[in-house]
Amino acid sequence: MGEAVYPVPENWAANALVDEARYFEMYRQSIEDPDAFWAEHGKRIDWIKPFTKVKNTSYHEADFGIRWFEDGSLNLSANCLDRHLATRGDDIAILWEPDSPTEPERRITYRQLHEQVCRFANLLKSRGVKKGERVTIYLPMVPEAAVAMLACARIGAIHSIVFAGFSPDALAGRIIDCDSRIVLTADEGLRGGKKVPLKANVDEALKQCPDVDTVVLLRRTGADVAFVEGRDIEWASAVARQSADCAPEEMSAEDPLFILYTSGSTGKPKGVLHTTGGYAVWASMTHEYVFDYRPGQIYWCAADIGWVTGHSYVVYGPLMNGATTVMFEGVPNFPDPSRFWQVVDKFGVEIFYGAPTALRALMREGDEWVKKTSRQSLRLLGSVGEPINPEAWEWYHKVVGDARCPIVDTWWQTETGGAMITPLPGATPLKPGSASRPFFGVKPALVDNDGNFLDGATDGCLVVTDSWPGQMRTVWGDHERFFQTYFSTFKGLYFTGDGCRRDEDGYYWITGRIDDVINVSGHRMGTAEIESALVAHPKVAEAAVVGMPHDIKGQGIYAFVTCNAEIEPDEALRKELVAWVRHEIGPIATPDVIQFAPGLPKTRSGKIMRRILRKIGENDVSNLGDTSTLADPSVVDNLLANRPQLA
Ligand code: 6R9
Repeated sequence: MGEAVYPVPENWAANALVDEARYFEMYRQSIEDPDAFWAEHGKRIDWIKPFTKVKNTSYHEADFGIRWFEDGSLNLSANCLDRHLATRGDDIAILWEPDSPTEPERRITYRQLHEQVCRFANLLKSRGVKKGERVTIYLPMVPEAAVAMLACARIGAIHSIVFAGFSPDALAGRIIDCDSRIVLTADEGLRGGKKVPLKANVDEALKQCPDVDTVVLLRRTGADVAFVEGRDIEWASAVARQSADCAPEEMSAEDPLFILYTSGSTGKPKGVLHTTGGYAVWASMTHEYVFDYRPGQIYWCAADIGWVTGHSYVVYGPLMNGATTVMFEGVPNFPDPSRFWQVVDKFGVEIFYGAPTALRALMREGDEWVKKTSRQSLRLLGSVGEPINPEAWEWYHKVVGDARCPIVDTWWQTETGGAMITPLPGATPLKPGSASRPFFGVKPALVDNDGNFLDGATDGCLVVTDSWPGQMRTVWGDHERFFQTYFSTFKGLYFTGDGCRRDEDGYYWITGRIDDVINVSGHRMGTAEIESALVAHPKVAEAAVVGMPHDIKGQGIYAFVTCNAEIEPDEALRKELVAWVRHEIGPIATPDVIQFAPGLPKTRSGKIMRRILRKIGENDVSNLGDTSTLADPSVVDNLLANRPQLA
């Protein structure tokens, strides 16, 4: 593969926050003396009580723990709002673009946002919400979602955002797991002209959650929805009654900020917990350096707040940096595939940060949709969520960015809080498809399956050898699972779950998950979750799910299903199971392929041989590897003979 390299454009090298020499210098300092480096950069945010201790972390079982800036105190909403009031109170904080271009946008200044957050914080308090309590947010991409997050941060409540595409069951599971008694939602969401019945989903979910005593209802579409007296309250009128004065709660650096559920290789989704001080430093610093952000620039991250990217790069990072952050309610191809670029032109967006899956979908629609827009305002492009294939990268660069804008391909995870391996636009020559080099303070390494470090240009399992401020601190309610999941595979190292190649220039190329997690359109799905949804169907005896290559989504979902003995599987059952999974988890978990099989390939000890199923899913069946441990080899012949025809 002849690798293209795009040098740093001269104007970037000359004007960016850091050029290449400065990057290497700062990176060296951050690794050689993390205490000094982070003592300095920790000052970028406002502390109520300044920290004197910086790093106190260990990945080893005996003294395991992750603490940063632990004796400092701060409030994150004050860092996002109050600190800007004197200097840029009348600047636009949130520039909101609705689903439909015919509806007007909303422009909310820092001063207005501050007021809304204070009022909403007082509303939460009036319902008895205390510091440390969990608040579930199930809202569409509207400014009130950011208001809710910041209001929680203001009073020290822990928010748990559940993506508004998740089903009532998935929502209920998350409410119960974090023991939340208040839910914030809207009547309906709007995406691509379609309505999402959020309030009805909440009502359905709450049948399983007797402890929820308050639902705050935002009116988005005005749909007629059920209203439970005593439990439900109207967002607008309740907020109007509150005072616009709310002092920020003093939080210790290690007090929890939010929980965000994410899929792992086993069991149910885990509540990733981030704390306040380290996360604040990490989200704001990565946002500033990765996007070379300067106050006044119009910045747009097209992620949903239901995912970590929305937390760190729609809300917290940009607002801490006093940015104007665009918040988009809609989808890339509604009403037509020019939508993204029309919004770029409408607002004069300078920095655009999106997902490869959206780019691939738009690329397929043809260049005209892009070319009929100006995009002259764009200076920098970003990518996140999954590996970006070089073809999509080149298209993004040439067609969207007119070969003028660097692309920052940022590798990171819900667990890492912010970007970890990423180019810096003024410092990093770009290679399409590579996330390039580590951010300050990040020590990536590659190990083999036995945990031996691998040097030089090689393939391996991606680990991080030391802590960084934005790292998650625990799995909510299950600290042991935190340790087991991330620090026990390779002793003393943080295991990312990703495979990776490092080239001769020290660039990292993420190759994708090597655990039982699949990445569908940039969304993480545990195969175990989809399997347990399938086996919950009364006609299903057993199921195994693997990823399959998918042109647009990156990976698709391939499910092998064995039915109960008396069942004759047919097309109707296939449709029923697809609908079932959508209902159990949500549309993002829709199986692309369901293959009915009389049996699954198992070892004599009864373990499903996923390796074989993965190969079938990848349509790479010429060499299935060692099949000698199969209990019944004819099972595999049957699977191969009955593979569905794929388009
Ligand atoms: C931020 C986010 C994390 C997983 C991660 C990896 C994949 C994310 C990537 C990327 C290659 C990139 N991933 N960014 N792979 N290049 N630039 O997406 O968090 O939803 O937790 O997913 O996504 O596999 O392990 P999350």
